[in-house]
Amino acid sequence: MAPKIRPPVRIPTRSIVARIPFYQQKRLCTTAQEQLLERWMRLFRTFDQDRNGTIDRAEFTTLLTSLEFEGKQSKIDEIFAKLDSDGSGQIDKQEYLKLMQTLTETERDD
Ligand SMILES: [Ca+2]
Repeated sequence: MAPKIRPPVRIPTRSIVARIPFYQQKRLCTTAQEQLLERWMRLFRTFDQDRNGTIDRAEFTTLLTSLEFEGKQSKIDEIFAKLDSDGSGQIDKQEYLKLMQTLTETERDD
């Protein structure tokens, strides 16, 4: 039997992709987007030192300190609270990816 030929992958236009939450786009991703996502997730795993799948306040503080962030703990807590949109005390993968997407879009708009 002849091997099945996969239909060509249709690359959706940016406007269609923009309406889908980033973390659900993997199926539609181009290779470049997949590589970017992979890089972001590698970074996430670096931050997630105890490997429990979330970044807690201590891990976040360590991260910012390693980036030589010159802020008081109260400022770090303020940033953390903004990122932790569901108030769980942890930054999960979805919250993290939303942040990375926002940063990328902000960069693009400049
Ligand atoms: Ca963790």
